[in-house]
Amino acid sequence: MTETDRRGVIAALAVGGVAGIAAPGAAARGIVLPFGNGARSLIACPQKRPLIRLTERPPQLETPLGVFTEGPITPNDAFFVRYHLSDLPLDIDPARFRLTLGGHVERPLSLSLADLKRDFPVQEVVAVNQCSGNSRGFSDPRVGGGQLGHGAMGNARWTGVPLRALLDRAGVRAGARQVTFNGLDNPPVEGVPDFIKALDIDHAGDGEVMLAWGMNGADLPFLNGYPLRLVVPGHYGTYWIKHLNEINVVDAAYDGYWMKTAYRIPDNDCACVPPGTKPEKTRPIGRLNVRSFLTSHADGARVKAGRRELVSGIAFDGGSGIAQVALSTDGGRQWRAAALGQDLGRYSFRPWSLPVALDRGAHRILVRATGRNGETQPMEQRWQPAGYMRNQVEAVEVIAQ
Ligand SMILES: Nc1nc2c(c(=O)[nH]1)N[C@H]1C(S)=C(S)[C@@H](COP(=O)(O)O)O[C@H]1N2
Ligand SMILES: [Mo]
Repeated sequence: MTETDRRGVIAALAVGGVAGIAAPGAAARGIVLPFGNGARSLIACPQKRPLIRLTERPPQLETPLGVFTEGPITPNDAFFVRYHLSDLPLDIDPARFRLTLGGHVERPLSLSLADLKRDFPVQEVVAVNQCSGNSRGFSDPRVGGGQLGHGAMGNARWTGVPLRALLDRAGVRAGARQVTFNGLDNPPVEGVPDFIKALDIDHAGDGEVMLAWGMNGADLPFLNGYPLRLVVPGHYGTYWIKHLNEINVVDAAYDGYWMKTAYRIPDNDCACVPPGTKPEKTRPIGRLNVRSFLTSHADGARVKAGRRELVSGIAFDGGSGIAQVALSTDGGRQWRAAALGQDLGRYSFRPWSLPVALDRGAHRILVRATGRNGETQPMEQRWQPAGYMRNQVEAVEVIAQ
């Protein structure tokens, strides 16, 4: 972001308080997500094209599904936005910004952006950032939390440095258990716990977990964590701390609210419980499960009967990579394999496409991905009280006429 851009963002965010984050005069266009109370407006926020509004204070925006037809990389101005706390750091000065790394280490670090960019190996990864609650609005029975469609996900090329290089420089002391991450955003009132997340020390230092300043060749948009964010390839977005400025190595399992109480899943193989019940035991949410989406046709789209129609979409998983995407137009009895598109790495969206010919009438097209680890999407929902980790086979209705 240039200095002028940065000022522009700050000025725009300041208009009418953060609640006024929608650009003045933003078109009051709307969209209806396919579940009860799914009517949403589209709002234009700084550095963003009009996106689906979930809340404005704090800003929470989802990406319209059609964006995913633009290619396997999600453009920065269409990338979804999720915050928990409304006190956003509107006055970040990139020249004065410091990242500290302390706690259970030999030599605590305090680094400027220039230090980070100059003193450590630069690395890139294409990786999906997906919110744990993506698609929560489809839960049946419904659950509390942001009623999201499928747009709380995006895929970008992230540029930064491996966290391992900083941990090595600081010298992790024996007995280190976890690493905690905090950003510059804060709770709006006392008593609300700051948004701090933790990773196990081995995961944090695996060489893949990154501190990223670049997103698709540009600075991070403010709303996606400018000037620095954590990137945890293959893991849910909750760990991808934005405006990251404080890292601590700790010698015990971190037990702050956002690890101990929130973002936990049933501690069993399916991470699910019978609908309406509560799990006996939970664990922190972790890797993305395998998913696929048909994005070329909106639900209810009309096509010409009897003609080959190219349908396409995306698939991803938690890092094994996509082995196969298959489509069914007969309720799941027969499946035809789609062609896989460009491979941008095992953490990326994988494009797929398949020509289908449809007889006159309405057809439910099912899409199912399988990872290289053999994991595949279930036909039925796996319910859990927080509505996390939906990955059942999705259907899109297409009407041939
Ligand atoms: N500082 C900070 N980082 C954060 C959050 C937050 O509330 N504050 N939310 C997390 C969650 S739950 C998600 S899903 C991702 C979303 O990233 P995005 O807003 O760039 O799409 O940011 C993560 N990082
Ligand atoms: Mo999230």
